[in-house]
Amino acid sequence: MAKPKRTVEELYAAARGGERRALGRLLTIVERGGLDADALSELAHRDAGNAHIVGITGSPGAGKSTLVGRLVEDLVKAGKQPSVLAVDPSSPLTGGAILGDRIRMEDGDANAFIRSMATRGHSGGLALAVPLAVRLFDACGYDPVIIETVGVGQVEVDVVGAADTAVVVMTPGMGDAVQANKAGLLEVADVFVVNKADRPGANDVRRDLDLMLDLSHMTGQQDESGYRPPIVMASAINGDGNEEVWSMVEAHRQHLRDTGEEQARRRHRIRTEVRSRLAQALSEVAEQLMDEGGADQLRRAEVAEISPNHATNELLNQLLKEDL
Ligand SMILES: Nc1nc2c(ncn2[C@@H]2O[C@H](COP(=O)(O)OP(=O)(O)OP(=O)(O)O)[C@@H](O)[C@H]2O)c(=O)[nH]1
Ligand SMILES: [Mg+2]
Repeated sequence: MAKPKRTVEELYAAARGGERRALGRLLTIVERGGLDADALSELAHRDAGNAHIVGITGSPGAGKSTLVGRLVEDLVKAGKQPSVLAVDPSSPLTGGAILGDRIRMEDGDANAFIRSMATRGHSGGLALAVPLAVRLFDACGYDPVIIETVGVGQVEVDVVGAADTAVVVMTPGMGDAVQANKAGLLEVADVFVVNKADRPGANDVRRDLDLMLDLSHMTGQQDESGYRPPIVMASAINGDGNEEVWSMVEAHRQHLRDTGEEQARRRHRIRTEVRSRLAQALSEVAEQLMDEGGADQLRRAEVAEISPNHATNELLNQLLKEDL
């Protein structure tokens, strides 16, 4: 007879007790979203501690996974229990690379947990899944929690910007510094890494970055506390620079603590998560309203009997009269 499926509570207890398979199952629930994910959110909220959340982003192929792999090895050696959430494995390249890392490390070390996360089909998308996955890792005793994202779009900026410490990885010869500036990454970066420093042009990237940081300093875009993101030269593939990267990440956390900024970041993170949840809930309400109660207004707008604006206002009024 097949074993009965374990409940979310049972899986959660097992994951907290160190069962990796249970944690893997819970992360799948996180990806899917829905009621089970909500129940899990409540449980993890109760137990989440104070793990250091580190976001790592940068253009595809910059060497993020290689660097993260090095950092994880170092952290495990130092007696820590790191976890990694690799977001956006939709590109086959990334998925493969991450999966490779994951197998290597999961086999190799019981003290690290690496997981790539797909959120296709999850209506709330990354905005809901990432914070929950982070909280779950934290509740299971993983610290730090490293989030690797690919690319320099708005989603990445949001994900990485919500971390305690945001690391931006660049490489020589791709106009990376300019790209990052355009994408708004300069404002969210707490530590810069110029990776592939074994290649020509690494110093040019460093110089470009330095100039841009000077400029943002002059235009007052930078942190009032006077924090200036350090630029670390690294060659992750050779294991050069990873120690310095981590010491800068730690130094940044210390800076957050010294200035009280750590609490401010946490508040910002919660606010962002609540906003995403609200937006998600409201958009579901909107769909429901158009399908059911508001079908009439919608039809009248469709045949141009009333304007879309008018239909919207009527629907809103109708909604506000109902008990939410
Ligand atoms: N020369 C050189 N190559 C590197 C270095 N670090 C990584 N690479 C290579 O760059 C390629 C991409 O590395 P990844 O670590 O997969 O890069 P990534 O940023 O995680 O890539 P995506 O997740 O696909 O965006 C691999 O072939 C690595 O071996 C480095 O320091 N020097
Ligand atoms: Mg990668």
